[in-house]
Amino acid sequence: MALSIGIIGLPMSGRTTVFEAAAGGLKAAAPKPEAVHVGIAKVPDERIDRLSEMFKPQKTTYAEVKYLDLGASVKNISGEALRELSAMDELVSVVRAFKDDAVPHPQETVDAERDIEAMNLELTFSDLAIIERRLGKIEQSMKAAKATDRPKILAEQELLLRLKAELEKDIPLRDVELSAEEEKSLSGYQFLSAKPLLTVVNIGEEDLPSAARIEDEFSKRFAGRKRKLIALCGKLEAELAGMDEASAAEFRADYGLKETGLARTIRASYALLDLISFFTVGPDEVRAWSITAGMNAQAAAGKIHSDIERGFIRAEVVHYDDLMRTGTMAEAKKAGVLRLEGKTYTVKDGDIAHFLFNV
Ligand SMILES: Nc1nc2c(ncn2[C@@H]2O[C@H](COP(=O)(O)OP(=O)(O)OP(=O)(O)O)[C@@H](O)[C@H]2O)c(=O)[nH]1
Ligand SMILES: [Mg+2]
Repeated sequence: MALSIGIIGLPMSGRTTVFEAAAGGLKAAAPKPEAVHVGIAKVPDERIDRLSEMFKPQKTTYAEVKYLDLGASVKNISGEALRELSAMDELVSVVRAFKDDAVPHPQETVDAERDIEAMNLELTFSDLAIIERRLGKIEQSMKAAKATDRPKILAEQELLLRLKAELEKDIPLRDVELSAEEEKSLSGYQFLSAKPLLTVVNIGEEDLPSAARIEDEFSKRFAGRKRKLIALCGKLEAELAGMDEASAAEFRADYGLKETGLARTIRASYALLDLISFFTVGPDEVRAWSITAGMNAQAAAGKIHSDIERGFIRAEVVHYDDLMRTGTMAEAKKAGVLRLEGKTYTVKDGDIAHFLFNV
């Protein structure tokens, strides 16, 4: 399953432009205002490119990220659109910092800090509305509840009241400490303010020389637990993403940009969710897999197929760096860096794994 990211922001903040940049030059099918766009981006990874050169497989498969640009403010969505957004793994909040008199701002002036706060409020309001509705229903169901069901309903009510009090203080749910049990009891809600949030400050081209400083300053205030911030010029990135690689690289060098907007957005998104990549290689396919850091070999095998997880015997593992250093699998084996690992081995970012299993 591809990582899924919902793009939110105020009208005309550059959501669709960032979508086009982040989805790697994908042209929004209908770049009209308020339109919904869905796109899949391949996660760029040089290691996959090198492994593909080495193994010359029939197929090379990058990890994928799915982007959803809802084209509407969070405060204006409900029903299916809200459910769709709530199902995302992470949110990207696009905040306008570029100045352009030709592009109207719903608040008349450009003020990125104000808009970051406004976006946070949209998320907390959305969650508050859900909680209030649910509390109303709980109240109703209490009347008819059997005595044996009451403690569970009361526990949920108490937890929701606690969350409501935090939201009313403008504290997003991602900042509220919850026990594992509480997390579990809330998992059906998919609260928006609980989701990891990447704020993209959409700066103008003229601000590019100070992008790093802008990013640092904003990060001091608006980054933290499950929260990151990057600054990029959406318009330029979308244009570059639509060019052929050679000319884009030239422009990038002129602007002093080391990475594509796509690569930066994805790197930040992976870091937010604590995701790492491992690889499988062979003549059929070279492929990247995304897993949560800390996952053991057996669970990682389950990403490929549940049979491999169930019938897991061992994993043959070599780290990408060791393979590059030794040159071939045979040399890696001779050097002792291709090794056998058991179920409980913690898979590392850059591991190349071959799973032995029995069903
Ligand atoms: N000058 C400048 N214009 C930008 C930049 N990013 C986006 N724009 C322009 O701002 C306008 C709005 O951008 P969109 O990407 O359509 O914004 P949106 O948030 O999707 O807007 P709606 O979906 O219509 O609410 C477009 O005309 C863009 O070309 C930027 O970095 N600099
Ligand atoms: Mg749009």
